[in-house]
Amino acid sequence: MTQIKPVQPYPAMLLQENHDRALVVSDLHIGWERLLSQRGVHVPSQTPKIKNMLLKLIKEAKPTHLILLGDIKDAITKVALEEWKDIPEFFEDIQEKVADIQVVLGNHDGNLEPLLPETIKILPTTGVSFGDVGLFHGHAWPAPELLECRSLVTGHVHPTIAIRDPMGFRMTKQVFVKAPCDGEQLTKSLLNHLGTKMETDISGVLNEQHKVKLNVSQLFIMPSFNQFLGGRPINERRKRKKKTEAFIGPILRSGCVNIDDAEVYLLDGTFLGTVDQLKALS
Ligand SMILES: [Mn+2]
Repeated sequence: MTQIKPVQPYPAMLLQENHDRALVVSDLHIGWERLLSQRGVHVPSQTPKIKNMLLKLIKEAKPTHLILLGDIKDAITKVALEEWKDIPEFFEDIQEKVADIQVVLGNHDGNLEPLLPETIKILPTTGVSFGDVGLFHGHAWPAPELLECRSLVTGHVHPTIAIRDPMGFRMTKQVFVKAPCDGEQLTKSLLNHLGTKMETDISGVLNEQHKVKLNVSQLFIMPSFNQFLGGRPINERRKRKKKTEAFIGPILRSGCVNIDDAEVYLLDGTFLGTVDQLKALS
């Protein structure tokens, strides 16, 4: 079984399978400062800070693989002027430190390819597996092959929790989320999306059509590696009729992930409780 460990106190995860070690980080959003300058607030490029944090992490965790789980850049479809400079510089230093670097595309990664050194592998939005862990960004469906993994890991949501104190001050903290995932429900939704409708023998159909043995039972949601970004408080009480409507990404919307029962951890490893228990704090 692949070992899954958060790298405290970073928004990062280390997967270990025999002698292979994969460091996973998500949602770098390089170039996000551009949004501030468009609104008249000019700050220096924050890319060196993000890069130095990753270099420090690589030095500590000594990974053989680095998996960047989507949203490397911030501008969604085009390449902003700053990104032509910042992104190649970022990767030049990183690629010297890790033998194998893989980028899983997210929804902000339009036209990322020309900015990356040739040594970096670009993987589709349908994701990649490492041992028995399936990784994809989370804005799109994973490949059916990933359902053979016991655990899934996504980003995209930038999960935080909100805590309101008795004075009425509200703070948010970045968190890791570990949620139970109903593999049959997920398979049904994914195969439905791919054009197969079914009600019974769901894992049998998956096996027959894709030669995949269903194993998925849990989903981890990674905090964003860029700590300047805001995030969605997952313990916010929602007023909507259907609670799945509030979530982003097809997996969370499909209802296969039980967010209320999900466990919430701070970056330093502190276990806070389940999402349901934390709703009283928001
Ligand atoms: Mn995203």
